Amino acid sequence: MHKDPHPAAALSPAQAQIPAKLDAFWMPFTASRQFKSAPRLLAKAKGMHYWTPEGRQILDAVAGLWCVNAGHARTKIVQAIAEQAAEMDFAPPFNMAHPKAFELAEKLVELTPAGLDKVFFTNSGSEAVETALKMAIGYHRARGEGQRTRLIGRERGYHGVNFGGISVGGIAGNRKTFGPMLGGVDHLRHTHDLKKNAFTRGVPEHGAELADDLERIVTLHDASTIAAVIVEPVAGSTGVILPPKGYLERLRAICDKHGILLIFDEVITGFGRLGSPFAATHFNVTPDLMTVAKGISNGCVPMGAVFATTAIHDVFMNGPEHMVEFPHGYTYSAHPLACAASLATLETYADDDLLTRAARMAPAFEHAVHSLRESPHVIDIRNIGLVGAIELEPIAGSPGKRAFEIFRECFERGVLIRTTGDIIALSPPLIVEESHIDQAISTIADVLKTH
Ligand code: PXG
Repeated sequence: MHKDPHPAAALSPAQAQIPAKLDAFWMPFTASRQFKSAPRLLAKAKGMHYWTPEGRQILDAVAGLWCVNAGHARTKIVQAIAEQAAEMDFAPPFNMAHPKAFELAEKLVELTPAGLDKVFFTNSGSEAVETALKMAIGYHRARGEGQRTRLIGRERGYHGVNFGGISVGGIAGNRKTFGPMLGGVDHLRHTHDLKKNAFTRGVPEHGAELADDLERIVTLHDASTIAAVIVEPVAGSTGVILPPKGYLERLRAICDKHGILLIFDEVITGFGRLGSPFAATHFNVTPDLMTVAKGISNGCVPMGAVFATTAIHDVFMNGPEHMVEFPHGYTYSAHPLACAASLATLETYADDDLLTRAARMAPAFEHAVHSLRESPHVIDIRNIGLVGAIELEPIAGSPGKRAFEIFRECFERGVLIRTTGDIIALSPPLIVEESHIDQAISTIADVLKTH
């Protein structure tokens, strides 16, 4: 069922074209000068693979960028987007709507944990994060606790690139360039502990008590000033940091004790990555707000969303009925193409049982990833569901260089991986077969030997 139907896909003349000029495009999160001196271009995608303009097949071991969970160019999704574009390209989203937005919202909240029954649409994970932070602050204000404005993130957290997201985020490289962050933000300690937890399979044993760091912050600022805590249940971008056993439960309990909202940023963990529809369902810890993107539309049309409890939503529903209750939204919120793509994505997930497939593939994936333990430079290996990380000893004085070289070499050898710092991250499409896992791991093993 998941075999790639086009192993030697022919490229159209347009796909085979290499751009004559690379100057004008200012590339996102890219080592641009290096890239432009030796571009890595992708021209076609199907199933588990990309093809370069030269026709070279590349195994996609990262689902594009953690998003193409059902694999590339799935027929149902492609058709749904094409049909929607022909039927109605755009509908204004403010004081107007189109039927698929409601249909999609109903289908989505069937998947979420009980209580997260309202959904607000955005176009990206970054926008979902900004939206959730505003909901948290607005909620407290509407309840008469307008002094609860403080937001708590976590070191090494990634919540997108907008100002709220980088403020609660914990990546110095994304913050230092851009001047003052949002005021009134504090950070929990991260949970990465190589000394105690290196080479753990699945969630680590040690570190649940790190959740108590929230008590320290409460003591410092007083709970009455804190609106929300935002964390990734499994941190993705900073190199796959898993929650220690019991950590998320403890964070939930401390938030409840102090009336602080808990936001899970599930942009990466949402839609089956861990083997359950969401990390919240996997860990059985329900947040008050939950942000998603990526897998919501299989990466085919940009889309993000925030799930909120009915209690949070209903607090906003007051004032004169002709007035906007929540003054927030995007021109492309619930865009018809995104809604069509997402509906078809959910059907595809259901058709192929993909939202739980990562749980079935996890033992083989775990075994394969941990087989790299004896490879040169490897100082830790982590895994959960269909997420894996291989942490490497940095080259002294050149952090990130070793992993970047390995990324480039893997691409030359036909495997797309993702690196962050000196950590290799793997997150294959959920249709992955063992043969693909073997190919990715043996390529990484071979490349590690040469670096
Ligand atoms: N939250 C989380 C947890 C994310 O992983 C975002 C928010 C922002 O989403 P948008 O759609 O605005 O990019 C993300 C995005 C990586 C990598 O290398 C991951 C992301 C983005 C860029 C790189 O792991 N995730």
